[in-house]
Amino acid sequence: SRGLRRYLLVESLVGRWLQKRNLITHKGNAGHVAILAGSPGKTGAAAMAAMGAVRGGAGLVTLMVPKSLNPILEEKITEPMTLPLDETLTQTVSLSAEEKIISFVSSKQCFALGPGLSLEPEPQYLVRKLIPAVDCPMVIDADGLTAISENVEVLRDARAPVILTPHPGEMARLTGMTVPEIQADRLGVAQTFSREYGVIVVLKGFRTVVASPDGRAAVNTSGNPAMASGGMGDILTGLISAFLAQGMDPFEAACTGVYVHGAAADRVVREKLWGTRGLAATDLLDWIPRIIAELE
Ligand code: NPW
Ligand code: AMP
Ligand code: MG
Repeated sequence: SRGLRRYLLVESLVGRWLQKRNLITHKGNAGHVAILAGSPGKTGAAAMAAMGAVRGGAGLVTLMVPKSLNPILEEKITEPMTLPLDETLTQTVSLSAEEKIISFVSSKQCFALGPGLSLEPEPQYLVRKLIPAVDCPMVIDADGLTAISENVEVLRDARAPVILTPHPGEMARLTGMTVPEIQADRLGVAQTFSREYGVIVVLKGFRTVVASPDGRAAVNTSGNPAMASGGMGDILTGLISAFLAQGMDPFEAACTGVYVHGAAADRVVREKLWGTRGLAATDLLDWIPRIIAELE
């Protein structure tokens, strides 16, 4: 019944969404994730998003980065491919890269944009130009969300499903509300924005909520305060992108990514006997396939 589908993200539910792969699966039909990310000082965000996609099972991952950062990413990561792009004097992606990006993502199953992309004017403007121009499902995070905040109406012109992954600070920017106002009604704020702009909203933080414009909404149960460290969100972007690229329904892909991400963090902390501090975002990576194995 439309508008009344509420989900609590627990192992049994996510396990129904995450099915074992067909035996004849190959990298060419397991989804190709294209990621636009990175700027000087924030190459880590790009690398983490790319590895999140690899660990989430994407068949192929290509990271599009400003060209002078390409040698750094080529060393940092191995499995993902890279695509060097025209850049500005500040080594951020240039507007002149627009056509190259549009044509590259057109044959891909997911386009993720924003992690570490920077708040420089050209990449910010480029995000707003790309949203109505690309025809593949999108996951928009971090500096990509800040770009949208400048003109939220651009979301109405998207031609494919869009998943936004704001933390409360980014949600405040998107809505013009304050963080306390958002935190006081997390589900309501996510649902209102989702319906208004026709996008899936993943409002992150303790008990992440996911809202779909079709009325479905979910609250996550996994995760812990050791996740309050830089880079966690960048890995989530890659993970959701991988599930989306593998053909999952966008709402279920968002929910599955959110649950697996938190469950991986819970598992590392439990297995290593760690507490609420010291977890690094990349510590999650090795545990993601294990959590997926238990679900599928
Ligand atoms: P305040 O201070 O409370 O007013 P930003 P970012 C608020 C990249 N990274 N609950 C809070 O505002 C990302 O991908 C790169 C409530 C805070 O000051 C981005 O591209 C890394 N409020 C870029 O850095 C690792 C919350 O928002 C402000 C909140 C900037 O991303 C790190 C911060 O938000 C990082 O991922 C919460 N839960 N969370 C790398 N290694 O390359 C945040 N706020 O200004 O959007 O900054 O999230 O750090
Ligand atoms: P970001 O701020 O973009 O790096 O994203 C942080 C990620 O860590 C999101 O997926 C949050 O839901 C998660 N996270 C941070 N703090 C907590 C917490 N206290 N409980 C559960 N998840 C958290
Ligand atoms: Mg983030």
